[in-house]
Amino acid sequence: MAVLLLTGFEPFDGAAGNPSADAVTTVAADYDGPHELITATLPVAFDSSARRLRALIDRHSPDAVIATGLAGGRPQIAVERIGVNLMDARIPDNDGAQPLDAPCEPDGPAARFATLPVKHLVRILSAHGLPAQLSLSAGSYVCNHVLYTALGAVAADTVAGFVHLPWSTGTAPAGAPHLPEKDLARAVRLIVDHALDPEDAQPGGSIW
Ligand code: PCA
Repeated sequence: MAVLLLTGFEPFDGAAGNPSADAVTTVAADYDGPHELITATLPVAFDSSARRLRALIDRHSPDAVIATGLAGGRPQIAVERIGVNLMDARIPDNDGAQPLDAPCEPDGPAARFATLPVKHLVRILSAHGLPAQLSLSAGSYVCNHVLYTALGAVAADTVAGFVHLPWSTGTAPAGAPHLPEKDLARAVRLIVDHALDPEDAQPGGSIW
Protein backbone atom coordinates (compact mmCIF):
# COMPACT_ATOMS: atom_id res chain seq x y z
CA MET A 1 0.00 0.00 0.00
CA ALA A 2 1.38 3.37 -1.00
CA VAL A 3 1.24 6.43 1.23
CA LEU A 4 -0.09 9.61 -0.35
CA LEU A 5 0.30 13.02 1.30
CA LEU A 6 -2.35 15.51 0.20
CA THR A 7 -2.34 19.10 1.41
CA GLY A 8 -4.51 22.22 1.08
CA PHE A 9 -4.05 25.73 2.46
CA GLU A 10 -5.70 27.92 5.06
CA PRO A 11 -7.48 31.09 3.92
CA PHE A 12 -5.30 34.14 3.19
CA ASP A 13 -5.52 37.73 1.97
CA GLY A 14 -8.64 38.38 4.04
CA ALA A 15 -10.73 35.62 2.42
CA ALA A 16 -13.12 33.63 4.60
CA GLY A 17 -12.25 30.29 3.02
CA ASN A 18 -9.76 28.47 0.83
CA PRO A 19 -11.30 25.96 -1.60
CA SER A 20 -8.14 23.85 -1.54
CA ALA A 21 -8.58 22.95 2.14
CA ASP A 22 -12.29 22.33 1.56
CA ALA A 23 -11.60 19.98 -1.36
CA VAL A 24 -8.91 18.11 0.59
CA THR A 25 -11.29 17.67 3.53
CA THR A 26 -14.01 16.30 1.26
CA VAL A 27 -11.63 13.90 -0.46
CA ALA A 28 -10.30 12.68 2.89
CA ALA A 29 -13.83 12.03 4.18
CA ASP A 30 -14.76 9.96 1.12
CA TYR A 31 -11.46 8.17 0.54
CA ASP A 32 -11.74 4.40 0.58
CA GLY A 33 -8.34 3.30 -0.67
CA PRO A 34 -6.50 1.52 -2.14
CA HIS A 35 -3.72 3.62 -0.61
CA GLU A 36 -3.16 5.32 2.71
CA LEU A 37 -4.12 8.98 2.40
CA ILE A 38 -2.59 11.50 4.81
CA THR A 39 -4.07 14.99 4.62
CA ALA A 40 -3.13 18.33 6.14
CA THR A 41 -3.99 22.00 5.86
CA LEU A 42 -0.86 24.12 5.60
CA PRO A 43 -0.48 27.66 6.94
CA VAL A 44 -0.16 30.37 4.30
CA ALA A 45 3.24 31.44 5.57
CA PHE A 46 6.62 30.88 3.94
CA ASP A 47 8.50 29.57 6.98
CA SER A 48 5.85 27.54 8.72
CA SER A 49 4.39 25.94 5.57
CA ALA A 50 7.81 24.60 4.60
CA ARG A 51 8.51 23.45 8.16
CA ARG A 52 5.17 21.68 8.41
CA LEU A 53 5.57 20.03 5.03
CA ARG A 54 9.07 18.77 5.83
CA ALA A 55 7.80 17.36 9.13
CA LEU A 56 4.95 15.55 7.36
CA ILE A 57 7.35 14.10 4.78
CA ASP A 58 9.80 12.99 7.51
CA ARG A 59 7.03 11.39 9.52
CA HIS A 60 5.09 9.59 6.80
CA SER A 61 7.69 8.93 4.06
CA PRO A 62 5.02 9.32 1.38
CA ASP A 63 5.22 7.79 -2.09
CA ALA A 64 3.50 10.87 -3.50
CA VAL A 65 3.10 14.44 -2.29
CA ILE A 66 0.18 16.32 -3.81
CA ALA A 67 -0.08 19.91 -2.64
CA THR A 68 -3.04 22.06 -3.62
CA GLY A 69 -3.81 25.75 -3.26
CA LEU A 70 -5.99 28.53 -4.55
CA ALA A 71 -5.20 30.60 -7.62
CA GLY A 72 -8.06 33.09 -7.36
CA GLY A 73 -8.90 34.50 -10.78
CA ARG A 74 -7.87 31.46 -12.77
CA PRO A 75 -10.86 29.73 -14.39
CA GLN A 76 -9.19 26.33 -14.70
CA ILE A 77 -7.57 23.68 -12.53
CA ALA A 78 -3.86 24.19 -13.13
CA VAL A 79 -1.37 21.35 -12.77
CA GLU A 80 1.94 23.07 -12.07
CA ARG A 81 5.07 21.96 -13.83
CA ILE A 82 7.89 23.96 -12.24
CA GLY A 83 8.76 25.28 -8.78
CA VAL A 84 11.22 28.19 -8.91
CA ASN A 85 13.79 29.12 -6.28
CA LEU A 86 12.19 32.51 -5.64
CA MET A 87 10.09 34.14 -2.97
CA ASP A 88 8.67 37.41 -4.22
CA ALA A 89 5.48 38.09 -2.31
CA ARG A 90 2.80 40.47 -3.61
CA ILE A 91 1.21 40.59 -0.15
CA PRO A 92 2.46 39.64 3.32
CA ASP A 93 1.85 36.03 4.30
CA ASN A 94 -0.38 35.13 7.26
CA ASP A 95 2.61 35.62 9.60
CA GLY A 96 3.30 39.07 8.20
CA ALA A 97 6.40 38.05 6.23
CA GLN A 98 6.82 39.51 2.75
CA PRO A 99 10.07 38.25 1.23
CA LEU A 100 11.09 40.05 -1.94
CA ASP A 101 13.49 38.68 -4.56
CA ALA A 102 14.79 36.07 -2.12
CA PRO A 103 15.67 32.42 -2.81
CA CYS A 104 13.62 29.65 -1.19
CA GLU A 105 16.91 27.81 -0.64
CA PRO A 106 20.12 29.87 -1.05
CA ASP A 107 22.07 26.85 -2.29
CA GLY A 108 19.24 25.23 -4.22
CA PRO A 109 18.89 24.93 -8.00
CA ALA A 110 17.05 27.71 -9.88
CA ALA A 111 14.05 25.47 -10.41
CA ARG A 112 12.73 21.98 -9.82
CA PHE A 113 10.37 20.09 -12.08
CA ALA A 114 7.25 18.51 -10.62
CA THR A 115 7.50 14.73 -10.73
CA LEU A 116 3.79 14.00 -10.77
CA PRO A 117 2.66 12.83 -14.23
CA VAL A 118 1.53 16.38 -15.06
CA LYS A 119 0.36 15.93 -18.64
CA HIS A 120 -1.38 12.69 -17.80
CA LEU A 121 -3.24 14.42 -14.98
CA VAL A 122 -4.37 17.26 -17.24
CA ARG A 123 -5.64 14.72 -19.74
CA ILE A 124 -7.49 12.75 -17.04
CA LEU A 125 -9.18 15.88 -15.68
CA SER A 126 -10.17 17.01 -19.17
CA ALA A 127 -11.50 13.54 -20.01
CA HIS A 128 -13.78 13.84 -16.98
CA GLY A 129 -15.18 17.15 -18.22
CA LEU A 130 -13.21 19.31 -15.78
CA PRO A 131 -11.52 22.47 -17.07
CA ALA A 132 -7.80 21.83 -16.66
CA GLN A 133 -4.52 23.16 -17.95
CA LEU A 134 -0.82 22.57 -17.61
CA SER A 135 0.80 25.61 -15.96
CA LEU A 136 4.48 26.43 -16.20
CA SER A 137 4.77 28.37 -12.97
CA ALA A 138 3.11 28.33 -9.57
CA GLY A 139 4.12 32.00 -9.10
CA SER A 140 6.46 33.29 -6.40
CA TYR A 141 4.24 33.21 -3.31
CA VAL A 142 3.67 30.47 -0.72
CA CYS A 143 2.32 27.85 -3.15
CA ASN A 144 5.49 27.98 -5.25
CA HIS A 145 7.53 27.81 -2.04
CA VAL A 146 5.71 24.64 -1.00
CA LEU A 147 6.16 23.06 -4.42
CA TYR A 148 9.88 23.89 -4.49
CA THR A 149 10.33 22.71 -0.89
CA ALA A 150 8.45 19.45 -1.48
CA LEU A 151 10.53 18.60 -4.54
CA GLY A 152 13.72 19.11 -2.57
CA ALA A 153 12.55 17.27 0.53
CA VAL A 154 11.16 14.03 -0.87
CA ALA A 155 13.01 10.77 -1.41
CA ALA A 156 14.33 10.11 -4.91
CA ASP A 157 11.54 7.66 -5.72
CA THR A 158 8.73 9.89 -4.40
CA VAL A 159 6.66 11.91 -6.84
CA ALA A 160 5.57 15.41 -5.89
CA GLY A 161 3.71 18.28 -7.43
CA PHE A 162 1.24 21.08 -7.00
CA VAL A 163 -2.25 21.79 -8.28
CA HIS A 164 -3.79 25.25 -8.24
CA LEU A 165 -7.58 25.38 -7.95
CA PRO A 166 -9.95 28.19 -8.91
CA TRP A 167 -12.34 29.66 -6.37
CA SER A 168 -15.25 27.43 -5.44
CA THR A 169 -18.77 28.69 -5.99
CA GLY A 170 -19.25 29.22 -2.26
CA THR A 171 -15.98 31.09 -1.65
CA ALA A 172 -15.63 33.19 -4.83
CA PRO A 173 -15.71 36.97 -4.56
CA ALA A 174 -18.28 38.65 -6.82
CA GLY A 175 -17.33 38.34 -10.46
CA ALA A 176 -14.46 35.88 -9.94
CA PRO A 177 -14.39 32.67 -11.99
CA HIS A 178 -15.35 29.64 -9.94
CA LEU A 179 -16.23 25.95 -10.06
CA PRO A 180 -18.71 24.00 -7.94
CA GLU A 181 -17.25 22.51 -4.73
CA LYS A 182 -18.07 19.01 -5.90
CA ASP A 183 -16.07 19.48 -9.11
CA LEU A 184 -13.03 20.70 -7.19
CA ALA A 185 -13.25 17.70 -4.87
CA ARG A 186 -13.72 15.39 -7.86
CA ALA A 187 -10.63 16.89 -9.49
CA VAL A 188 -8.52 16.41 -6.37
CA ARG A 189 -9.75 12.84 -6.00
CA LEU A 190 -8.82 12.07 -9.63
CA ILE A 191 -5.36 13.49 -9.00
CA VAL A 192 -5.00 11.33 -5.88
CA ASP A 193 -6.16 8.26 -7.81
CA HIS A 194 -3.75 8.87 -10.70
CA ALA A 195 -0.72 10.42 -8.96
CA LEU A 196 1.25 7.18 -9.16
CA ASP A 197 0.43 6.51 -12.82
CA PRO A 198 3.29 6.81 -15.30
CA GLU A 199 3.41 9.93 -17.43
CA ASP A 200 1.68 9.45 -20.80
CA ALA A 201 4.04 8.48 -23.54
CA GLN A 202 2.17 9.93 -26.49
CA PRO A 203 4.54 10.92 -29.25
CA GLY A 204 3.07 14.00 -30.85
CA GLY A 205 0.37 14.16 -28.20
CA SER A 206 0.72 17.84 -27.45
CA ILE A 207 -1.10 19.15 -24.44
CA TRP A 208 -1.09 22.76 -25.61
N1 PCA B 1 -2.65 30.17 -2.74
C1 PCA B 1 -1.47 30.99 -2.58
C2 PCA B 1 -0.90 30.60 -1.25
C3 PCA B 1 -1.96 29.81 -0.56
C4 PCA B 1 -2.96 29.52 -1.59
O1 PCA B 1 -3.96 28.79 -1.46
C5 PCA B 1 -0.49 30.89 -3.74
O2 PCA B 1 -0.92 30.66 -4.89
O3 PCA B 1 0.71 31.03 -3.54
